[in-house]
Amino acid sequence: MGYKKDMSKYENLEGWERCGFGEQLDRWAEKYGERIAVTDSEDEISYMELKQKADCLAAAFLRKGILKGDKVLVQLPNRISFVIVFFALSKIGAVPIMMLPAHREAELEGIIELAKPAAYIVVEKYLGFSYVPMANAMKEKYSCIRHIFVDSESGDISGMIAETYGENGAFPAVDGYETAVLLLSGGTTGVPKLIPRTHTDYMYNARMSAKRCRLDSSDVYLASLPVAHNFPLCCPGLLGTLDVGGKVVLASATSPDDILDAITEEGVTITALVPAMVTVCMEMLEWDEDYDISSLRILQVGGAMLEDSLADKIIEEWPCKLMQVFGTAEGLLSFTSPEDEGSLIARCQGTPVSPADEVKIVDEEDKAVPEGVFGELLSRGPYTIDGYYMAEEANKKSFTSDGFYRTGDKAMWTKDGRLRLGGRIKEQINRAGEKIMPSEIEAYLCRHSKIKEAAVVGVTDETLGNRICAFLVTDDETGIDLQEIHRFLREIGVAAYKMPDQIERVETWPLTSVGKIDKKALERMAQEK
Ligand code: OOB
Repeated sequence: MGYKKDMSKYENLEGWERCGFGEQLDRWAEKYGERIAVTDSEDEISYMELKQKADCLAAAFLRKGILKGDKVLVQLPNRISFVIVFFALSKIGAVPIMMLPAHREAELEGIIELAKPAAYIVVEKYLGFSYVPMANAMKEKYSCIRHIFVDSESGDISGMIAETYGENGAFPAVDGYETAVLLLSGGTTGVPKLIPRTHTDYMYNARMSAKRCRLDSSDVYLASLPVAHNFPLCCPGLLGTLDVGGKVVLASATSPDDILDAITEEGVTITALVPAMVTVCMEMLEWDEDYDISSLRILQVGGAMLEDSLADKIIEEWPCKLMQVFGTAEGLLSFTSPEDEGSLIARCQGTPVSPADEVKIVDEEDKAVPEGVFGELLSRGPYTIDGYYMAEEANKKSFTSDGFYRTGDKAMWTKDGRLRLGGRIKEQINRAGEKIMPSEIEAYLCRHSKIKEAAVVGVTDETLGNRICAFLVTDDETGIDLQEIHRFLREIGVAAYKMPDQIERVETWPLTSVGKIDKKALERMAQEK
């Protein structure tokens, strides 16, 4: 066992509260009552209704035998039922595992083997994909999954929400220091990593983010990224907005017209985008003059490097404040402030959101580097985890002996005391904000009969940030093209966002001085093609 975080150290922090999300919802319902809490493309729900429906569903889960501490795979798109399910599970102390709608068998299997979920909640169909056969196949293969719950108009979830039954009060007690949710870590090396966030630290994460955004009950937050992501879920996202009594708008897909329509129609005041989405939204705005984004107060941009030129363009062309967001699902968040000068906002990722965040920037020997010099960003603090879920080996690498999380990101302190990110040290591809580990894709590719060896690199791409390029050593006789690779990866159940954008064949590998595959050389080769 490594370092263990001492939660009592944080008990005097403003916004720190030893309380579960279920209880938080009850308080919000009391405080904000009939105000609209959440809307999606079909419906809206008030704070009071949200509480009532979460109570009904929580009671139904209990009756079906979902127990406190059970892990539950949740794979739902942005819709009101996601929110009800999240709070219903919180109320009984069951722990949702935040799968993305894009995930398929390959991702699910690793997570099921690690976390042994007792149930799996899926949407019936989303963006043309039917989830029920996949869920059934998982249940067949893994005996830990006792229940599949389907969310559709006629599916179990809506039925369970509607079931009225006398007293809903008898829920197990939930301590705020227990795990509330398991987030997916960006990029895995074979064995996936899950991030356990407690009710208390996660609520604190939402509150500190909301405070930095000056969020209040008049705000309308648009979740355009999948809400299973930490950014739209909690930074301040869905949870931070509900805490202040604002309204959350759930966009059902991440296309620029969905986003711009929602902003126009709902009077959205704040939303969160990754840089790649900003670019497409800007192009769309140039094309179509019917959109009205004048209600926007803050545009949060994060998840990947924001190029200086794009930052300047946002500041120049958008009628709102740009807020640069550096975030990690493991914890640490660093945002610029609405009051910062534009020139400052354009060139840094601000300061950590909590006064209790401890941040270090270190060289290869873990010694602090001076201001203005890049090093690795390490962090420890009230809402940063002290270890991944059941991952002793990974934890030894990802955390220092005194509990600092190694982000794997290059950063420096600027002369104004702000953080500026400068790329990655870790071997991770950041494709439009989604994190992908090359080794995971390499392992999938090597399962193809025609592929002998594979090396995957992230190549700088103007729109995506990184695109995925796979270098392959194949049988000489048989050609293999991108289409076939995609077909193969789809067949073995790999999420679409992990599909290579480019493939290159090689006969031999460029090697480093120590005889490893020289990935930098591969990146250069891919860039030149
Ligand atoms: C967010 O969380 P994750 O866990 O998907 O990814 C974290 C990684 C960071 O370690 C860094 O490599 C990259 O994403 N990243 C950025 C960045 N924000 C995140 N790299 C450069 N500039 C930025 N502004 O991506 C996430 C979590 C909460 C809020 C926002 C993003």
